[in-house]
Amino acid sequence: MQLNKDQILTENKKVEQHHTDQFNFLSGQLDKQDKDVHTILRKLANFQVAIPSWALGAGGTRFGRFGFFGEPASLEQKIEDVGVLHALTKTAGAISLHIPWDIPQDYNAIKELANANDLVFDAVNSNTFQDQKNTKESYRFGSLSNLNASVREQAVQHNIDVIKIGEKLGSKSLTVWLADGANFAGQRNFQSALTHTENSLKSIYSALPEDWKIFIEYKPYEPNFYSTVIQDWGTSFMLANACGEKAYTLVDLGHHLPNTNIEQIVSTLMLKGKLGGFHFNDSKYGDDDSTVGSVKPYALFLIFNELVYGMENNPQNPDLAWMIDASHNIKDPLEDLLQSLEAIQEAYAKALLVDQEELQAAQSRNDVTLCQEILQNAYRTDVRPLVAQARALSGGAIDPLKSYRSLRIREGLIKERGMNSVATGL
Ligand code: LRH
Ligand code: MN
Ligand code: MN
Repeated sequence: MQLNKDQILTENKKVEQHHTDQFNFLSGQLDKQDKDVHTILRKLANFQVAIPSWALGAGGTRFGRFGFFGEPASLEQKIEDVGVLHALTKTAGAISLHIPWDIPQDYNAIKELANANDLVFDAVNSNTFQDQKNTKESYRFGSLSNLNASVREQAVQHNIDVIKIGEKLGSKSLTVWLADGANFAGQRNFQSALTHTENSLKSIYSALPEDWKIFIEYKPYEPNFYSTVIQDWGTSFMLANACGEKAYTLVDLGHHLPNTNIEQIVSTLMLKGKLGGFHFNDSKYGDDDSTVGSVKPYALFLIFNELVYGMENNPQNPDLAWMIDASHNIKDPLEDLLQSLEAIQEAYAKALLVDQEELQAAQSRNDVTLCQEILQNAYRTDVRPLVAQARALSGGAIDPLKSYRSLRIREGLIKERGMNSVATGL
């Protein structure tokens, strides 16, 4: 299924007047505050978030999985789904593949399809957290950290194979997330696990093409519930430094213990030029895969405030690879992704409204109350008309979710793919 421009224009006509009134009111208010609305609109339009190939079907837990109708059963169908998201939002212009869940068969055909949907291939993700068919060694006791050299070699080789697949697609980065760790106290020597991991990562790093980056993702727990080798940003940062300048830390919002100050982590990494990738989601307890911004929207805004500060003040940090990383238990995955994309754009727009100079002046006077007011004023602004305007100017839908429903996209997908199609991956 591919949406055409006219379908979206027809949808936009239905809400155009209301939207224009709202936008004119907001931009008038922002003008009075000396905000440069055009620059904000341009920044919003340029902000592209990758959709992972595993997010398009219903997720599940170890207690079960409730499939969703019309799920994409092939990589081609997943690309088409991301194409629908991008046509509606104009902010999901990339897809991130997990290998071996989504190995392309015909590379040219896959690239053409992505191109026809106006998509590029973002970071490729390796998978050494599951045993695959026909492999010699098992990852039961770890992959890059395994005590057995032959298991480590297999895991390193898999990452190199993933880089080769990515090269054929035009990707420029590899994301490594390791499940390695221990389920029981005393199971593993922490130092040998870390040393093996560092050496394995260095071997992968030496196979990285000149213009590529490697992102090292951290996570404190799950699937190992006693310890994880790359448990936090400090461990990831240390490993990235040990590998070299093309290695970076990747922050996934769900991979922190409750109450961790993620905005401070973001700020520190950007100051050191080592924040490479970012996975969006939200959670109440841990890696819950909730819709972005649905549980802790103010925390998301504070994180974006540091991201914006870093993007403007830290040229030592490269452009970030943005991705939504969530799987969806009971909602229509496409609807959930539309809500997530909207929440990301809203948090970004609000962060762009923070008057950094005024904030700095208030900080230098230690006017704590005013500092807080400046942030909260930006946060309390209803930026939805701004986000909708950026989308509409790029040819997207003023109200993507409404259009998705009114165009009966899920119904169309069910007709095309059937009620019982099953997505590959998680
Ligand atoms: C691990 C993770 C990582 C994986 C993805 C499936 O929890 O966030 O990014 O690749 O989920
Ligand atoms: Mn992740
Ligand atoms: Mn995760």
